Amino acid sequence: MARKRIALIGGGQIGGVLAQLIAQKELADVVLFDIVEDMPQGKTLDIAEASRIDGFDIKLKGTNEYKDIEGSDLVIITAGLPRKPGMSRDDLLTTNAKIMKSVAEGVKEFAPDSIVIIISNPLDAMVTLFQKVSGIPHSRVMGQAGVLDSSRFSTFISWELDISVKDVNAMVLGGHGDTMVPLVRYANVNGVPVMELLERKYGDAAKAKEVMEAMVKHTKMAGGEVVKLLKTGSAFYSPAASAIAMAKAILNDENRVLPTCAFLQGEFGVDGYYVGVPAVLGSEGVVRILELSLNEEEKSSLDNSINAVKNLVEDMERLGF
Ligand code: TXD
Repeated sequence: MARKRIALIGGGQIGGVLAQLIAQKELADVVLFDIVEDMPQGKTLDIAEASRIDGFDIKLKGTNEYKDIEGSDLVIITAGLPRKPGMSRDDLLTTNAKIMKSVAEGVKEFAPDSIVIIISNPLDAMVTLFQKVSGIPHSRVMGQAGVLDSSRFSTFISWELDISVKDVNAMVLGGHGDTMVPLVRYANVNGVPVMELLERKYGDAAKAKEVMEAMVKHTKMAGGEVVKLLKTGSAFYSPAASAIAMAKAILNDENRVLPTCAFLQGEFGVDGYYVGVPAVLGSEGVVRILELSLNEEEKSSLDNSINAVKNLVEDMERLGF
């Protein structure tokens, strides 16, 4: 069996960590593309020179030419500017849409049979634009946000309950923005509802609710919190780790259920938009959407988030993309 190949478009903070993680896990050979001359070549050389120490044996190539991504099984896109303190993800729309359009043209020409994971912000709009320009089928074009937002939510729950994060399962749906929807009712520790554990801890339902609301707020603001602390750039370790989980599920045909920015065709009452939902990921990309029942409050939060995504996509179209 030929070795798998992953092309990384964008060799900045997230792209660099992605290349290192793929190498260390021997997930696939790596092609790292960036428009900055020499930088992707330098990063891949540096990573390759750690191979004897870390004991991995994969090929790494840095490039400024799209033709080198030919034959890639998977493409992960991080090209685009990150946020500066005080900026919302949506503030990146015009700059990153221009970049995404050029990336989509490059991938369309040289890796049209690949599966594509987009990370660049504003996520839901960038995935929509990439699919439209590349023409790659919807099931093979998706975005990463939900794995990260869910991991953030799970991390805060584990800290609050003083329980290993490995036993926490929590999911965040909706768009990757301030309207995202952490699903409180489904959050659990090995099947036990988190709300029940909070009520036991505090012996008071109102206090438990208040603590949960604070964790939900923290999850929504978590990206901005990192931006504020870093001062230059945004989170990069955790977004890279999140995309690796998706890449692994796809390359190893795992059928894992991961919150994914996927194209909906009637699921959750949405038709024709990319939104964050639980999706089964395997060798075909998004194999299917896993629908689940939502109560009135959850449904209205998700609708609110979907409207924000629709508005963003309309803004982008108005700008001529
Ligand atoms: O979970 C998520 N989806 C995210 C998304 C979490 C955190 C950050 N997220 C977004 O990812 C962030 O808002 C940015 O839009 C992207 C990439 O973030 P990163 O931190 O890696 O940004 P860098 O370090 O600035 O890297 C971007 C690279 C940089 O090296 C540029 O030279 C390159 O993109 N770039 C391009 N590459 C290819 N083609 C073009 N046209 C291009 N323009 C810039």
